[in-house]
Formats: sequence, structure tokens, C-alpha cells
Amino acid sequence: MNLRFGVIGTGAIGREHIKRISQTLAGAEVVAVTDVNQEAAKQVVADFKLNANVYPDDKALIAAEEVDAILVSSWGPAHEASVLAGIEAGKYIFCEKPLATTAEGARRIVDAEIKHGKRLVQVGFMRRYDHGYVKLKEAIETGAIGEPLMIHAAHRNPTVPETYSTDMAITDTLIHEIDALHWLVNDDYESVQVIYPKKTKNALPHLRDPQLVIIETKGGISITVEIFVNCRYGYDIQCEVVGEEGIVKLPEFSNIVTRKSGKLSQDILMDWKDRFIDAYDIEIQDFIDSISKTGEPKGPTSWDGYIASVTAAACVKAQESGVTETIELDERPTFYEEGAKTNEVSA
Ligand code: NAI
Ligand code: ISE
Repeated sequence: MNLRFGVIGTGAIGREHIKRISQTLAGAEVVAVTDVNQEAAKQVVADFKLNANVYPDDKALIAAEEVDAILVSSWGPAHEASVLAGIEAGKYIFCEKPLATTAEGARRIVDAEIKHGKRLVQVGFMRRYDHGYVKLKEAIETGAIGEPLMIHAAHRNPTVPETYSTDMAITDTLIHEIDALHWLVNDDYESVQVIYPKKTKNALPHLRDPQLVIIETKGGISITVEIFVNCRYGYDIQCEVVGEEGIVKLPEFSNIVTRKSGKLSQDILMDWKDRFIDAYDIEIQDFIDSISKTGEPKGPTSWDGYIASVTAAACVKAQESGVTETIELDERPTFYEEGAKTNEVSA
């Protein structure tokens, strides 16, 4: 039987996910949608010829009997309330990043899920499903480059809207690296510092851009991430892991090579939607298949969402203080250890 999705938030990524669930993936369908902009919700039903009900708000959609799973793709600050209501109703939840905009909010979700006693939530950290990142992790885990010592990463967007603020470089953009990098090297974060290099003339007056984030792990790995959201030339994600015996680096996104007018060239992607298109498909297919096979999602957990929210909060503090800030996590509940199932709420 198909997993029946209700989608909360039919903006940019909500529409992308609705399209992939209804046109590309197997084992699921979209049966309900809602958006504070009701016209946008109705439009998506018409555009993708969905056989879906339009609900006035998230509460009504979550309560609907035909909805097995909710997909939360509203604005970040609205995520926590929808996820908590979804857990309360015992529905499966695929939540776009961030799980919650505060560490306390993410912890409330963790506690609610543990109390429920079964995993319901998967967070949309799609890089864990990207072919390049999976290959990097394999190389690290098989010892191909020896002990990892450093990571150099970059997250560049051609441009951002006027509403994008300096802290969003962390909470909206770096959050992907925050999740992917500790997962890559299987280590915990210790501390963070943020440096502002010379500002680009292409950034609006209110925005510090670029930014350089320096993170130390508990195991002693030094990580530098450049965030540059007005780089103009393209959407560019770079990641290089330097080990004791060698280096591994993310592959460039494959594209045809053109020889013309005395030039050898290759197009660079301009949009995040294209760079991770396969990873988005795979993460949601995994959510659907895991629930069908085991009754639980097995992708990035609420605990991963909590780690990201705590780390993002420390990074924002470091942006403001200009000094090194520590990253302090609660102890990982046994509920989120591989294979563990318990409904004990950890302190
Ligand atoms: P968007 O602004 O295009 O769409 C958000 C939609 O949610 C809007 O239509 C808005 O009216 C609606 N909305 C806001 N609050 C709502 C509420 N309480 N109930 C129902 N609808 C509500 O934003 P976009 O780019 O689609 O981002 C949505 C979320 O997805 C964000 O959390 C963002 O960080 C995340 N995202 C993740 C990406 C990824 O690579 N994994 C890429 C882009 C966005
Ligand atoms: C956007 O919200 C995303 O999540 C994209 O994946 C990211 O690359 C971009 O910087 C964010 O604004």
C-alpha cells in the first residue's frame, strides 16, 4: 500500500518534493497539502494534477485520517510546532532542515519522539545520500587516506534574497555542512570560531559575506568552511578531507565538456535544486521504503537535527562574540544508538 503524504508548505522545495513523490518515486502519493498561502496550495494540486485535499492549516492536515506521513517544508520557525503535532498524532514525519530553529526546540522534539517510543522523524539532510559524500565516507572508513586530520569545505551560492541575514549563513546554509561533516568523520564537535574576511561589494549592506567558520572536533580534526553566498559564478559545494596518508575530495558535478572558439569549458550549476537532485530522490525513497519494510524511517534522526541546532546556535554565538565558543551537547539517548529501541527519556 502506498504511503500517503500530507505536505505542509508548498513553496520552492515543497513543490519539488511533491513533484518527485507524485512523478518519480515509488510506493507513495500526495493526498493532502496546506500552506498559509492557500492559493499556493491549490495551485500545486492543479499543476501536478494531484488527487489531494487542501487543508486550512497544519493541524487539520495532521489530523486527517487519509494522511500517514507529513512532509514539513514550511519556513524554519514553523517546523517545531508541526513536528510536535505530528508526533502527538503518531504520524511519520519527513522534516526539511532545520528540525527546529532553537536547540531547546529540537530537544523538545527528541523528548517527544522518545516518549512516543518509536522513531517517526527523518530530517532532510540529503547530503548523506549524495553519491560523492557516500564515497568520501567509504574512503575514510576503509582507511584509504589514514586518519583524517583536516577538512576544507566551501558552500557558495551565486546570490541570496534581500531577506537573507548574516546569521542565516549558519542556520540556513552552513547547517548542511554541520550535519554532513561530523557524520563523515564520525566525530563530535568541540568548538567554533567565525572570521569575517574582506566583504564582497556584491553583498547588501546588512549582510556579512563571505564568512569563514573554523570548527575543531573532539578528536582534534580542524575543519574550515567558507560560506560565500554572493559568489556570482554558480552554486558550488566543495569538500576535501586531508588524511595522514592521502586526500579525498568531492567530485565535481558531472557535465559535458565543450571545446569551442579556442576554449575548453564546462558549465557550473547555478541552483541548489539541480546539485542534489539525486540525493533528494534517494532520501525520500529511503524514508518510504524503510517505513514500508521496518515500520520506522532510518535516515537522519531527530537527534541529528538536535546536534545541528546546538552547533548552529554555538556558531551564531561565535559570529557575535568573535571568539571561540564551545559546542556542548546533551548525552546521546540510547534510543538514538544504532539498533536501540527504548522509550526512556534521557536527562
Ligand atoms: P519557501 O519560502 O519557498 O516556501 C515555504 C512555504 O511555506 C511558503 O509557501 C509559505 O507560505 C509556507 N509556510 C510558511 N509557514 C507555514 C505554516 N506555518 N504552515 C503552512 N505553510 C507555511 O521556502 P523553501 O525554500 O521552500 O524552504 C522551505 C524549507 O525547506 C526551509 O526550512 C528551508 O531551509 C528548507 N530547504 C531545504 C533545502 C535542502 O537543500 N534540503 C533547500 C531549500 C530549502
Ligand atoms: C537553502 O535553503 C538550502 O538548503 C540549500 O541546500 C543551500 O545550499 C542554500 O544555501 C540554502 O539557502
